[in-house]
Amino acid sequence: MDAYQPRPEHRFTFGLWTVGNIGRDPFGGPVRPVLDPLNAVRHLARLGAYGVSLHDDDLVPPGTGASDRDRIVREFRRVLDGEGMRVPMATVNLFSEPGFRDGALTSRFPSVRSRALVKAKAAMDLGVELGAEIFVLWGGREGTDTDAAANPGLALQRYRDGVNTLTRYIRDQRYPLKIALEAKPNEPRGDLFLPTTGAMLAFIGTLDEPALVGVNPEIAHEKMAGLNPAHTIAQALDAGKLVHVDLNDQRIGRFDQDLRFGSDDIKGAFFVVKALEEGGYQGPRNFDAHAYRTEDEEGVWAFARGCMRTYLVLKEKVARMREDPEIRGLLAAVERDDSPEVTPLTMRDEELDQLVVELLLGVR
Ligand code: GLT
Ligand code: MN
Ligand code: MN
Repeated sequence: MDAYQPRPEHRFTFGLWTVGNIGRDPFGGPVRPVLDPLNAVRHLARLGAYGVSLHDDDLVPPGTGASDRDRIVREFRRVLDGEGMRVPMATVNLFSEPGFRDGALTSRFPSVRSRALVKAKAAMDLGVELGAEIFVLWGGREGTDTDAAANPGLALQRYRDGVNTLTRYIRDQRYPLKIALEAKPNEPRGDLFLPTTGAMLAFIGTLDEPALVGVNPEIAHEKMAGLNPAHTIAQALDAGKLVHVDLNDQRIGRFDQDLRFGSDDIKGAFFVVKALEEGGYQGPRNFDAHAYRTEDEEGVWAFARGCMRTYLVLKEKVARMREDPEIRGLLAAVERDDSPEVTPLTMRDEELDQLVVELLLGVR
């Protein structure tokens, strides 16, 4: 059997919106037909995934009546159960509605903030109904394009009030949910509030119920901010706050690319896998990426298979790095060295780095 065949115990999940991405971008319309969520579940199950994650709107189109909603959810559950698939995470779309264009939870209009809370609570209800224990909050419109009329301090207070209302709801409903805040520095707004996972971690300390709130770092978003995602993951794990992770890839300096995991920066992806696997992360390995716009549906499944396969290849490389006698020897020498001065000789970075590169290039 293929050593890199994904299996449910690897806990790979995909957002419905990822494999369902229809290839729209700011310069062109859709190039792929809408993918039925039931089909997405069936295909991903066959590829070895553990589950799917979803926004409220991905499954239940906006404007659906109560009885149709229940029918859609029932049917979705039936297919999930039949395929042995799970929904560990649900999220809410607080960015598409025109009303959210100047913020949802941070909007200056009380009616918009209320609408955002209603939508978020409904998305929590849906998630819990499907078995989710993680609720991601990504504030795609919580930010500014100009600060001329903005009050970022007040916006943060509103953000805090919003998250506090949601943790109160979790308590009241006795939901087994944790909120995972996802940061992004920009796009679609010029500047988003709380632009990095580190900023989110500081913000969590100011909430009423910090124990119910963690983070969902996305590799690409940290890279857009010029940061090292493996360090972000380490910090979130150290804080006991790594509730969820969005895996993908990104070239620094580009638009939000959401590339297939490991497709651009193999070394960076390797250190991300190392941070997760050796840091004791237990949650889902969620892919938040999409196939190139040139692809048809076959390409979408090749993309999904590729994300999982690359993760498993890199996981094996992490184990091999631990076992490699030469690398172990050098690392042990660095550990043993207690000379008071840091010298290039004590670090052995060039040798170690080259060994890691050769490991990744497949010649060790
Ligand atoms: C959107 C965004 C992602 C978030 C999703 C969850 S929505 O696709 O680009 O990074 O994780 O809200
Ligand atoms: Mn994401
Ligand atoms: Mn993204």
